[in-house]
Amino acid sequence: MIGNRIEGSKSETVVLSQEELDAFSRQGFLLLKGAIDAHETQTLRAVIEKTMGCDCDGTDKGGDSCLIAPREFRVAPLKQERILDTARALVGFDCRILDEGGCPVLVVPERGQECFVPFNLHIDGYPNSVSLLPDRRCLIVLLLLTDTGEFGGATAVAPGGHRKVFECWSKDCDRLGYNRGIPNGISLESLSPVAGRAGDAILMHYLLPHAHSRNFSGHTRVAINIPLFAVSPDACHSDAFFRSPSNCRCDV
Ligand SMILES: O=C(O)CCC(=O)C(=O)O
Repeated sequence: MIGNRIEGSKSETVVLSQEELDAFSRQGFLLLKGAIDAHETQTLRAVIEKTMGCDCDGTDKGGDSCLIAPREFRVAPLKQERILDTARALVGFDCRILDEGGCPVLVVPERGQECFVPFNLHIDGYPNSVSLLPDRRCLIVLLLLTDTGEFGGATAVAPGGHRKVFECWSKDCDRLGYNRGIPNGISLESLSPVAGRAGDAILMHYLLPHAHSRNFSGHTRVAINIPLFAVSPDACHSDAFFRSPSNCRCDV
C-alpha cells in the first residue's frame, strides 16, 4: 500500500494515503475524522461547558464572539493515540501532548446572514515563541467538540501558507526567523473554512496562518487547541523533518 504505515504503534495501525500526505505537504493541514469517540467528545464538552459557564445551545448574548479559556484552565490529556499516530505519520517522528493538555476555544453564535467571515489572522506562538526552526512544537491540533459548518465558527486556514511563511522568514538568513510577520498575499480574504464533525481534529503545520470565523449556526462552537511537541529535542532540527514532504523544501 502506498502511504505511511505506523511501525510499533500501540494502537490500531494508522495509514495515511500518499494523497493525504501530499495534501498536507501542499496545504499545511489535514482533517482527521473521528480523532476521538462520541463518549469522550461529550465528556470533554461537558467539562468545558461547566468550567467556562457556557451553554452550547445558547444564542447571541451580545458579548465577545470568541472566548479563549484562561491560561490556567487547560484540559488534561485525552485519549490521544489516533492523533499522535497521525502526527507521527505527518512529521516523521514521535510527538507528545504536554501535561497541561489543550486550551478550549469557543466561538459564540451571533445573528446575521450566514456567510464565512474570518477574523484574527495569526500564527500560534507568534511573535514570542514561534520561529523558523520549530522549538519542539511542530503541529497544532484543533479538536472539534461540536459539529462545525463553514458558517458556524469553522477554523479558517491559509492553504499553503506555511510554505510562504517559511520562504519569507528564511530569506535574509536569520535562521530564527523572528518578527517577520505574515507575508504579503496571506490575508483574511485568502482563508478557507475547515468544516468538521464533533470528534474530528484539524492538524496544522506549526507555521500555518489561521484564524477564527464568525458563527451563525445558533450554537456555540467548542474546540480545544492542543499544541504537539517533538519528543526528542533534535527531531525538528533534523534534515529529515525539513526536507520531508511534510515541510517545505527550501534550503535553510
Ligand atoms: O477558533 C478557531 O477555530 C481557531 C483557533 C485558533 O486560531 C487558535 O486557537 O489559535
